[in-house]
Amino acid sequence: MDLALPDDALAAALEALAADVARSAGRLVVDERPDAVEVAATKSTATDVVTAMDQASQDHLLARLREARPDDAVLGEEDGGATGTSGITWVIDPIDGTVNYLYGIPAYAVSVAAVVGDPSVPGGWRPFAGAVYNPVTDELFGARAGAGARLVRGDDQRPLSPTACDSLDQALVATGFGYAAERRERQGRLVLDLLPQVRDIRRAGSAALDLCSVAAGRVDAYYETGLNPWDLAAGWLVAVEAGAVVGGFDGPGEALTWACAPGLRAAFSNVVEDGTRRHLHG
Ligand code: LIP
Repeated sequence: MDLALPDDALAAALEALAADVARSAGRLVVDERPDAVEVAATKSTATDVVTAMDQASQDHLLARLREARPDDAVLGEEDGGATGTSGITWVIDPIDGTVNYLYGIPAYAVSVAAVVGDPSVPGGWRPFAGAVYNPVTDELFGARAGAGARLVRGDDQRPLSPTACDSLDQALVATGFGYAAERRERQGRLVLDLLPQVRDIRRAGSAALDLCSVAAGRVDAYYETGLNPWDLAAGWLVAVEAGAVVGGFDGPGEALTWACAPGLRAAFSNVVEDGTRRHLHG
């Protein structure tokens, strides 16, 4: 599907907007975080939790984006979104890594991406400007199509690039697990297959930060099944623009999302796609 991208001047303006609103929402979820975070509701399972701050962050993002871009659509993880006429959709995760937020583990992020196409259609959309902000470490990962990816922390800004790893047995691999026990059992079987073939596994708890870790060379590869567009939209762009390779069965999506250093592409995509077919689609 040919998805025409806006020109770089607009993409640059939307990257700056994504960074700005991700920061302000990130400040909100840190500054307003209760000492004892409570579960406001559960979603797909009893462990798929949402807190009042997930919704507050989404409400904040929605208000800022509607004010700046009233003709754009907004798709978010929590309640409340917007339709649009511009052909651009903002795909937002107000707190990616909600369980980490609940437990006070400093590995959660606000993820904001501007995309073209329909994010509900596998292979039918792509991000072109976006930001992932970890408000605890004050790290902002930003990118736009064709202009590379960067990490901004305070006054420091540096370009991102993945590792030079080119052998699977040396690869440090990040992954994640779903909220349903049945899916976790299948995901566990895939990890069992992978463990003897790679250096080690890391489980950070945020797909957005995992994809940015591939972009930053903090891991060599990442894969996960069961992700929603808001978990992966901005991280996908940051990883690709850093020079990593990102894929899945029909592009990155619910069925499978993987990302890795370019030298690992063939070996890593084969082992996770075969393993996913065997354990999760069998
Ligand atoms: C989380 C993802 C993570 C996955 C979790 C959950 P949430 O998103 O970022 O990679 O392993 O199961 O889906 O629910 O914190 O927005």
